[in-house]
Amino acid sequence: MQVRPDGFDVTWKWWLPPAHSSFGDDVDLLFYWIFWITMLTFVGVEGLMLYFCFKYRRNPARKTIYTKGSHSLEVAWTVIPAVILVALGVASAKTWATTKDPANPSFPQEFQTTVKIIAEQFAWKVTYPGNDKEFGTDDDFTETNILNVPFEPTNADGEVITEENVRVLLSSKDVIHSLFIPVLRVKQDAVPGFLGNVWFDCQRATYAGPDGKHLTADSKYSEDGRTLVDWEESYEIACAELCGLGHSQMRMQLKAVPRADWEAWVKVKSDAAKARAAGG
Ligand SMILES: [Cu+2]
Repeated sequence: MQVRPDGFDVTWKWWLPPAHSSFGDDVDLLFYWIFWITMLTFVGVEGLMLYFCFKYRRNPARKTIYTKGSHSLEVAWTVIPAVILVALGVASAKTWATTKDPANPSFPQEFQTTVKIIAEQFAWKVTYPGNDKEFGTDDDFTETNILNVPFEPTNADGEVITEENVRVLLSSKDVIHSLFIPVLRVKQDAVPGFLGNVWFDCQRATYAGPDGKHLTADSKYSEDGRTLVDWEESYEIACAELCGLGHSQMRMQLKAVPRADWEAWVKVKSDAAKARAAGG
């Protein structure tokens, strides 16, 4: 077991890194169900095939027979996968609604933070609405490959103390890209000409250093607001859609920090953008 100084267990669960979003564990459970069902099917089908290859290998003494196949067998191998698929669909409906369906009550009604991400070959342009929280104004600012968000504090029982739902308005300038944030279990295509809607909450702050202490707003944000960017740790965001030669370099850093720190960073960036706009 590997535990961070803030008490968060960061042990990989067999295949997947620790999940930081509120819906992460649900996504993982579905992943494991689907994985084991397909794994057993794969081993069963391939095993049978190998067995038959061996059993019915060429034998000059055996006479070829004519067979029309088995009707009941065909019904069985059609109905069983169909039932499994429907069952998986039913099992995933709730998680799907929570993560993707704005009309569903379990989809967040309120977003404390909204950012706009435009994917392009081969970078992510992240626009923050700035101090006034409105897009299209002078204090908006755009960062390349940097996604900073406030994290959502929880108590010892994992209950949310203050909601920090982040909405991402997602689109692409050129080809189809895919925003993939493994620690949050978020993956969504960025499609040109279409403004997608993704949301997440990050329930753990980025681990900021060996002592596990977070930088404070007043000590670090006076000059150019780069401090958040300089945090030692970050979570990787990848492009998960092969989008051209630079696809593998299309990476972004996610930092989840306390709201006060985040607001201080936004203020520095936003004030600078506004000053630039006023100066011509
Ligand atoms: Cu891409």
